[in-house]
Amino acid sequence: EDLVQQMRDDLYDGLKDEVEEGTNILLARGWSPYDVLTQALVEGMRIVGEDFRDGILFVPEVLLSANAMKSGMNILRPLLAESGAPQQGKLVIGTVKGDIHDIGKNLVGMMMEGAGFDVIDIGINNPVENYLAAIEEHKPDILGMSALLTTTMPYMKVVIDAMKERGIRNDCFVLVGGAPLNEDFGNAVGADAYCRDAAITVEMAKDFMK
Ligand code: B1M
Repeated sequence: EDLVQQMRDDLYDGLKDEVEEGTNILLARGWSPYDVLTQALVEGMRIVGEDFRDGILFVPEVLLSANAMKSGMNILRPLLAESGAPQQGKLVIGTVKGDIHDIGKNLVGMMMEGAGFDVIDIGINNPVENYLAAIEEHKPDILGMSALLTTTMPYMKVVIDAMKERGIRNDCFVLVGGAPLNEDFGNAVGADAYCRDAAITVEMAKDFMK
């Protein structure tokens, strides 16, 4: 559809108002929030990522794209959350120390809320102490960690090792995700599962709750 292509272009150009408008129009045309999210916003950001990697886009531009994406996500968030799904369990989720990427984490949080999970988002750049404190305070069924950089993803092991040291590793399931990760990495750091995207995270989380 033309409008979807337009939205990807607007996201690329960091045009927040246009992305919001496009999101609303697609919804008004009967698109599901999930389809708007994946086909327009996530796909748009994938293209941004390619050109960022290739040195065509730079940090300031990508920041604008990220902000445009977030404003679109803000429209979709309540719609995704109001699914009326039965209560599933509790998730604490945060991006690891040194890493400020939060779009993927936010998206996972939104979808998990929609699936009936109680989501406590501890934000970005979390040192191990933050994770431990959140586990102690909220007693989640699942801990989710996000990392988008090859330099920050090893920190997940620091957190899991600290949980082991405290004897709380088995108090919750640990799910990890982020673009540079893979299943081998998830196994290597001692996570219960690696989650490729938000939809898979929801499936995995539901399975663990059975
Ligand atoms: Co950054 N950045 N960035 N960046 N950035 C990447 C990650 C990069 C791959 C771009 C590239 O070169 N192609 C590259 C990393 C290279 C590497 O490590 N090998 C990179 C770099 C280098 C950097 C900087 C170092 C650039 C610089 O300063 N020179 C810098 C680092 C800052 C820091 O964190 N310390 C930086 C900064 C930024 C911005 C601030 C400009 C911005 C972030 C804005 C924000 O998040 N608020 C940004 C962005 C937007 C990106 C790209 C373009 C897009 C990331 C994104 O939002 N994707 C990214 C390119 C790419 O990923 N290919 C890139 C959309 C999102 C929906 O996908 O986050 O993968 P994703 O999440 C998915 C899954 O991965 C999974 O589910 C999500 C939804 O399906 N998932 C989880 C993620 N977390 C999960 C947790 C779970 C489960 C599943 O827990 C259970």
